[in-house]
Amino acid sequence: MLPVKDSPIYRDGTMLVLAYDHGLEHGPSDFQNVPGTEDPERVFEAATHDAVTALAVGKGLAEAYYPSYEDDVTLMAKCNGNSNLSVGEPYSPPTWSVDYAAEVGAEAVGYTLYAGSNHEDKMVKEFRKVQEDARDHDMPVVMWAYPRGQPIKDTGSEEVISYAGRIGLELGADVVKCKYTGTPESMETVVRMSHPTDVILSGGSKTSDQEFLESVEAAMGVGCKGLAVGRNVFQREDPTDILDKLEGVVHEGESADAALAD
Ligand code: FBP
Repeated sequence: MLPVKDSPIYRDGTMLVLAYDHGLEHGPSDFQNVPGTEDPERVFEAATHDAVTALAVGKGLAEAYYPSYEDDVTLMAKCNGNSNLSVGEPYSPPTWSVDYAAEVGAEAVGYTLYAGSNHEDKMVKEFRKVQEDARDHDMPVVMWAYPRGQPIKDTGSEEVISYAGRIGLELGADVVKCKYTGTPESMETVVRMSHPTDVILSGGSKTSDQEFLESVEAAMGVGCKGLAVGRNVFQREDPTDILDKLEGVVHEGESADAALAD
């Protein structure tokens, strides 16, 4: 494993990744509720907030916008992705190489692995190359550890999510991004099973400030190192306000209630 804590995706040991690959993963429906959210520039601007330690985007957005933000934003190249127009077992093909991502200016790699899919073997092989190429560039690798596919009955269970986190460790991910299991006790199991790979929380669909920040606080309380979040930031009218609050809970050890009262 890399000494990842020294990398720019961390701020004193914690991280907040702003993810904006939803145009590929989910399509325009993610942008419909708040006009303007389809504009990548709005999210690149949000990523200049001090709380944000990296912005995870795909190749097209990185090529188009990163040159204007390279002084203010740390780029995490989301190196695979798939649309939800296709049917069948989950599979996320590589969309750009680590070498090219480094050329564009990326300092970290993000990669989805659907453990449990019928295509798991192919994705594991593709991840091997990504992980080894990232080592050549000293880039930390964050695995979107998403157990998904026909054999998996409960994608949110402690057993399934801790298995996904463990797969990240076994395959050489420096960080695994996992969904919240629903309770601090079960999330602690995910952290323990994945150690020494760090666990960060996956944002999920938009909820209230209170509910969202409480889940972040609970995850941080059992050893998660932060979160990778998209919709709970960019689907808000004021991304800066929620980022101010996340700065407190993720980086400064504040409670959700204290952050909400600020
Ligand atoms: P959210 O915080 O909006 O869930 O974004 C995080 C993320 O991993 C994105 O990178 C990705 O587009 C999306 O979630 C995948 O969501 P889903 O769980 O629906 O596949």
